[in-house]
Amino acid sequence: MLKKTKTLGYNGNYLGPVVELKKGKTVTIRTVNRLSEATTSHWHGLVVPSSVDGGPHQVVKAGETKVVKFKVKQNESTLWFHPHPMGKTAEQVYKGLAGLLYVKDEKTKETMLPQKYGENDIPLILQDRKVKNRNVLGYADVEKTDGALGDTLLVNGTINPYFNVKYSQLRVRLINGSNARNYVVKLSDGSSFKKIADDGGYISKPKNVKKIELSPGERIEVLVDFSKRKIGETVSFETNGVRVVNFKLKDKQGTNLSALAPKSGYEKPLKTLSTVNQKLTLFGMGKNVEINGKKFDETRIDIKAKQGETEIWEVYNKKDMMGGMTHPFHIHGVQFKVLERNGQKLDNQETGLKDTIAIKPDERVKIQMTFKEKGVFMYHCHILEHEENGMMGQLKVD
Ligand SMILES: [Cu+2]
Repeated sequence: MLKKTKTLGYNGNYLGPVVELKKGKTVTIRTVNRLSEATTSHWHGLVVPSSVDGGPHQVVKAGETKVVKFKVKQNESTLWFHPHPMGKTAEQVYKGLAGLLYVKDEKTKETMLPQKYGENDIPLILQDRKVKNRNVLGYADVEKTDGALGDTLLVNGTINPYFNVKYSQLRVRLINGSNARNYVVKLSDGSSFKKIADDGGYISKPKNVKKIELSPGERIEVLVDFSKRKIGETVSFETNGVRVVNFKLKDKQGTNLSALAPKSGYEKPLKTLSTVNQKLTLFGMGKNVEINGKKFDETRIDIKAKQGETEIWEVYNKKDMMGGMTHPFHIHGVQFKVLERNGQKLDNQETGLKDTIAIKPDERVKIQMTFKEKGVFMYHCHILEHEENGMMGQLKVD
């Protein structure tokens, strides 16, 4: 017998609407909190002043309404929003509070990239949830030493979905909205697809890949080419043998755009600096997680920076005797370029802007960013339970 379960959502039962933001426009968003507890609305990836960023300091109490207003200044990208209140982030996200933000720019229409929402441009929000033994969304009794892990993959809130493909090129925006799980996503027949965007927007040299990796909080946009497939064929995206979505090819509208690439709308290659301004060490598992040997303290500013300045941060994931684990490192209010992984330089044109980066045990990454907005911003591990266990610090931009 079917059993109903309690979920949380924005303007609905589970997850939220896709909110389209236009570059250059000023946006007003009102959060009406009808929960029985405090929440916040954090705009993950949005470059805005911290006063409207929706971090742990911008609490919306139960029954209250909060309005934020900001100007959208960044390029086309797939961002998302979720709660960020102290101690309740993980549970609220787990129960369904998350939604997507698409930044659109009128000037980048010439990209020719598919952009008919739900037709040739679809989001896939990946979230694992424990649904067996009728434990649907019961957060309290889910195993969560290193973050809540489920036994079933939900995609856009549903199990085992399919999509009827009607165009020769399908743009897919993949979002890891899970509390803790990492995904490696491949096509079921092993064929390649084109990566066109990272967290913060287009990459200038789209790349054919056979798999993509997504840690919690990360987004990647890809193009899947159906032009050489036969109508009636099916192919799936899979992760670790589990089907993410089954594509059923019904029609092949549109020309063969396999050579298409974004012509603009990406950040120009940066003049790379060499001085490392900050060194951060991520360490620990379970409850014993820390950054630079410290747990989060809301009364302490850990790092100071100046508005308009460009800095390089070196972030190291120090392994422990158990070997350690991957930590997805996220910074609020800024987008960065990844310069190096373990001393290996990355191709500036094959990587886009990012706001979250998976750092494996013993890995050292160098990232470069320019602080465009003022205020106190969080940086933290995006395993939501690690963040709540104190794997978070505060950056103050003056
Ligand atoms: Cu972590």
